[in-house]
Amino acid sequence: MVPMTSTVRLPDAGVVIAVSEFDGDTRTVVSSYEYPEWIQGQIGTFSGAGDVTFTNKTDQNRRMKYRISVLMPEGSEPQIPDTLTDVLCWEPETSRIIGVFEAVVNANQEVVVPIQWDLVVRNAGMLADLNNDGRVDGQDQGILIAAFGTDDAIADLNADGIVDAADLGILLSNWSDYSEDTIETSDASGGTDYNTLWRTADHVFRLTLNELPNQDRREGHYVIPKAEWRLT
Ligand SMILES: [Ca+2]
Ligand SMILES: [Ca+2]
Repeated sequence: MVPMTSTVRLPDAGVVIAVSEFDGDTRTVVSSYEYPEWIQGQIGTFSGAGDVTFTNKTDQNRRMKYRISVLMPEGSEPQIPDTLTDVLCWEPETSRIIGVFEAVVNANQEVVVPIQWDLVVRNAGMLADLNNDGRVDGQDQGILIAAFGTDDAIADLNADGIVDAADLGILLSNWSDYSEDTIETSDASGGTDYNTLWRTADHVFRLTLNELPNQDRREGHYVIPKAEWRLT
């Protein structure tokens, strides 16, 4: 493939417009498409639209290809639906969506091929994190349940056009294990400070063993004969 002269503009509306041209001996290729500017840490629907015009300048039929490459922010991962896998793929190592559009163009003819995609960008490696908080839990399940029976793209985890039990199954199978911590004022002593506890107790009893345990454990407890509790 031959590199093309490309310009990308970022208008105020947050839409990226990409325009590319190539004019060679055998063909002219001109493309123009636009897609929303994508913000780091965002998830949601992501669409692109435009077209590419192939012009065959020779007397033979030719197959022509045009390749696009859309850089996505780190931490995001587009979900390419089955209907688009013929033209789009995801390259995680470069964080790019790669699209290849092609057409057979008859001798001295022109063909316009649409560039069109509708997909969902998700939290990388965490398909079912619907609210983008870094974990899959009851909040995500709540979002999915609220969207049950609709075509809500965010909750449609298998991208088949409907939110149903299959998507819920995917979410549950992606459920996060996680831990958390909170501020603790005491030291990490590793156990309860009973010394402090008994000094502040209302009553302290003393247990006196008149005989040592002489029986095996019964139901998980030692049987202590002749023990006395006394208020100290
Ligand atoms: Ca979540
Ligand atoms: Ca679905």
